[in-house]
Amino acid sequence: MRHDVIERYELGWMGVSVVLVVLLFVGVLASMISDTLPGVVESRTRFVDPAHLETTAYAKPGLHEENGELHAYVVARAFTFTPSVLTIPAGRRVTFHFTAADVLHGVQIEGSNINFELIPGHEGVASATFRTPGTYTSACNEYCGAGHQNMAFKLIVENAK
Ligand SMILES: [Cu+2]
Repeated sequence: MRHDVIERYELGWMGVSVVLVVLLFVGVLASMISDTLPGVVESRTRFVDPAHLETTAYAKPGLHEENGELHAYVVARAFTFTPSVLTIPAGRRVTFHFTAADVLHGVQIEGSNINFELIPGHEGVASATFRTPGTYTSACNEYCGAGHQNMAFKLIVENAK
């Protein structure tokens, strides 16, 4: 076996790996700059009394406009999300508030990085802007009981009318 041949192959594959690393870096950078993935701008955990959700903003689940900002409140309980279908306008920042009323549930909205483990008493809050109209589905992703497999959430992003 000749060593100069092996060195040529090594150099070639080193070149390929450098190109792949550069492409990965450029791809991540382009995705960040173009904001293609609806990103969680802020995320924090708050506390809420699961036995008295009727005294909180979760008493009226759904989309509300508060001081010019859109807030969506969603309650997870065995075996449904309330509301199970949420419609929001495309291109507007929405702050999502999720909580669980009974046992552990989970939600991860397709096409975004919103992913909450829903613990009774805790509130998952995240703001995101969905720019592409469409239907984004989600299923409860923490086993919560006999009806777990039917527990689905649908986010519909519509162009503003
Ligand atoms: Cu569940």
